[in-house]
Amino acid sequence: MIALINRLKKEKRSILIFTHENPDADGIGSMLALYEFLKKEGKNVECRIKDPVPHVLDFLPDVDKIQKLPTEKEYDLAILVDAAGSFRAGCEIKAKEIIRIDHHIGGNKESNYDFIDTYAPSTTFLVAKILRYWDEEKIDENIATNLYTGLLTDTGSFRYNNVTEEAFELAEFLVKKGVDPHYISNMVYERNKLSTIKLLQLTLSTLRLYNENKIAALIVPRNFLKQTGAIEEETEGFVNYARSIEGVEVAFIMIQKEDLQTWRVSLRGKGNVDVREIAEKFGGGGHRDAAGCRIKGSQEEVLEKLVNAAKQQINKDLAVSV
Ligand SMILES: [Mn+2]
Repeated sequence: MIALINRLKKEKRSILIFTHENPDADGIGSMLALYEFLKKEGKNVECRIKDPVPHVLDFLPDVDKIQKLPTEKEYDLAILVDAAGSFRAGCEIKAKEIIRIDHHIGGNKESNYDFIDTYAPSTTFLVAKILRYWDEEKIDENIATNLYTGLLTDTGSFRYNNVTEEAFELAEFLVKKGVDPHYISNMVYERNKLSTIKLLQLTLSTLRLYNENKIAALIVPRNFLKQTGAIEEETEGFVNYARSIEGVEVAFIMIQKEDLQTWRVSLRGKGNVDVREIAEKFGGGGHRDAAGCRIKGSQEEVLEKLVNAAKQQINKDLAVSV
């Protein structure tokens, strides 16, 4: 980390900060916090992403400074935050050197200056570490708000198993810097679109349970989007309702793509069953508790494949733990 800070201190040429496509609060918060800090340091820095900022993140300080990818510009240095490799940007990045700051398992080595900690609760946690070491005094309310929002969302509001004493220590530090936790949670969690809730209503009506209620499935056929006026991104988080049912060990949601043949599947577990192994059977991947894949076929075919794979995984993982 010290080598990375020295590298950044020395850089007087152009810097790009970028994150993955379909960006989330941790990606955007990391990007903006680093951008604001490097600006204060007098750096020639830009931040860019491919997709629009999600509506619930439009309150983040300096969100209007984000520019679009792709760009024809070539940078001397690019910093990738919260993504397993620069391929996750969804387009080509032209830079002499790329440095990755991230907490995802696996992923690409981009440079010798990469700062990766897979135990970090969020990438904003790692960015905060860098900025606090560099110059704690320069962390203002805006930077703190961007850092806090990534920490809040990536820990599921301080509920997931990545929440450590250090996560709370950082939260305390950021609140002392002026963060308003109630305001941020209102902005992030209390501004759902009506179309999202209507889509949720339809989606929950598809709930099916298997294997003595250890497996829960939700389905989003394409016509649900038409009926509610929602877009696919609004299904984000729906699978957690299926997971939240007592006794459920594997939850998944299958979302029909535009071609009507392909289903995008998100799988969730509670720590006892490795859902990544299920996703890998279909060419996907992810983490032990959250993974995804794409499967082609009719709704019932895909459902059956997933339920069978989930049953096998439950037999394997729960049998071992007894
Ligand atoms: Mn993250």
